[in-house]
Amino acid sequence: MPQVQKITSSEVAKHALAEDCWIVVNGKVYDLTKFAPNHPGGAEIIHQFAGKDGTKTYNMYHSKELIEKELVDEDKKGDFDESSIDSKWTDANKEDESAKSPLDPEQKPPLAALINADDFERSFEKYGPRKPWAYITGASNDLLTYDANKTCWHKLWFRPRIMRDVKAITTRTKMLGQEVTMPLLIAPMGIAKTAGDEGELALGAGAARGGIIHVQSTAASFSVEDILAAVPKTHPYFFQLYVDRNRKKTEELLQRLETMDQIKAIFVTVDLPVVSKREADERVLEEQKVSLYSGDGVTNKPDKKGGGLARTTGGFIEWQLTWNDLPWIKRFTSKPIVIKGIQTAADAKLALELGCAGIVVSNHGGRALDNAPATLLSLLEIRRDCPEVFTRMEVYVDGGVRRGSDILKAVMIGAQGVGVGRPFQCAVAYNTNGVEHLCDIFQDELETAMRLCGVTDLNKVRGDMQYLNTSELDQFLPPKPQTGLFGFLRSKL
Ligand code: 173
Repeated sequence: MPQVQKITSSEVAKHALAEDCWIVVNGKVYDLTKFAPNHPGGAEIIHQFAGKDGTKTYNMYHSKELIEKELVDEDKKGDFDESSIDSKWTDANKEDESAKSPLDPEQKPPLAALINADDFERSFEKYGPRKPWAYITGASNDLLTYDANKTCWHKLWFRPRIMRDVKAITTRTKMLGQEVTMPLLIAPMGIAKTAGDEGELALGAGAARGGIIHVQSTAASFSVEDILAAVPKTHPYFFQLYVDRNRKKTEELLQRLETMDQIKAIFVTVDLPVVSKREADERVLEEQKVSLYSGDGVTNKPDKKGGGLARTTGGFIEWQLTWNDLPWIKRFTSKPIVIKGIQTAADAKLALELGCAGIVVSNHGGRALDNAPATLLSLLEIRRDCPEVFTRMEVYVDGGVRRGSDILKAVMIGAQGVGVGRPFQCAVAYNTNGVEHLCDIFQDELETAMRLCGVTDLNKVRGDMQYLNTSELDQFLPPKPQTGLFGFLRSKL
């Protein structure tokens, strides 16, 4: 029998390109150049082993025989010459230890290791400073509303439609006239510098890269001017307003904002006339003396009630604000006004009657009144009791939104968009790249959920509840308001 020439390691190593890709698998040499583009697991994994030994990875996924069956004879080059293995080959085939070793639990994980919104909060919990963590992620009292916000999204189920062409889809939409890549707002949050040096600058720049809008807070760590400068002049912002007990200050602030074309709307927060009890924040005593808020004229001093950051900095918030003040606000701004903190259908109706451009159904992320209804329930209540609200103004919702699929659910109920807070604040620990990465995650999850639901254009399913099953939640909605004579008489009480 003629001696069959074995193929040496140096010969295999010569074919280390995607266009010329030889690989050793279980002692045989194969030319996978033509096969790689058709590999069901993708070409990339094959190209990684071009000119090398891919046995270990191959055997993790496939039976030994499969490769022999799949390839044509022409691509089976022959036996690998084990005796030709030299140090060069061994070095080239050494496993990448950094890829293999589990994440070091002592180190903040790299951004690429964070794959959903919760990962950002978990990373911040583990590697962020304690006081900011307690402030950012905390909520009121027993966290009942905070928890309910999240769990209600989990109880809302889809009714997917199938066999539709879902190749081309769009998540693009408008918010208060502004074009966005998806209906997601970075919800306003105070003192973002507590999460990372770039604070609101990272939120703004990351939002701009993701094509979404950041609602900057009255209680920001940076001035409005600095935050605007962090993004291209063409990128829109919304501004969250706390009315100050010193109303002159609010008038001046609104007048200042009026000169800033980049700010396209004013979101007036109305659900926190007094700052609530945030126990996790109050329990972190040792760092209380740190002054973290460098915005417009508020200093941070521990108080007798434990020194939760918001409580010590939030004393300026006007607690006498009423619906009658809307004309006063409108005197100082021509921008659309959105009321943030609506929790009942009755108040949604009032906002509509008083000419607001929109509402945010919000309970301040569970950071205001504990035992207030989960925002998804409030949204469903509004949809049931005054559906006209959705067509005559823009309705936003925040609270517990953690998945792209939650954005889709909100839109299907009729929302123009959603707000997400804490995960973005925690993303500031990874600066602008972190915020952008989180935008990408939401974008990807939203697109995937749309495709799996048989939806190709968000604007075409806004308010279309055929895609949703609310039956697990219906039992938690308040009783329908009485109509007719009884309703009339009650309304007079
Ligand atoms: O929820 C908050 O912490 C908040 O809205 C706030 C209020 C005043 C100052 C800082 C933050």
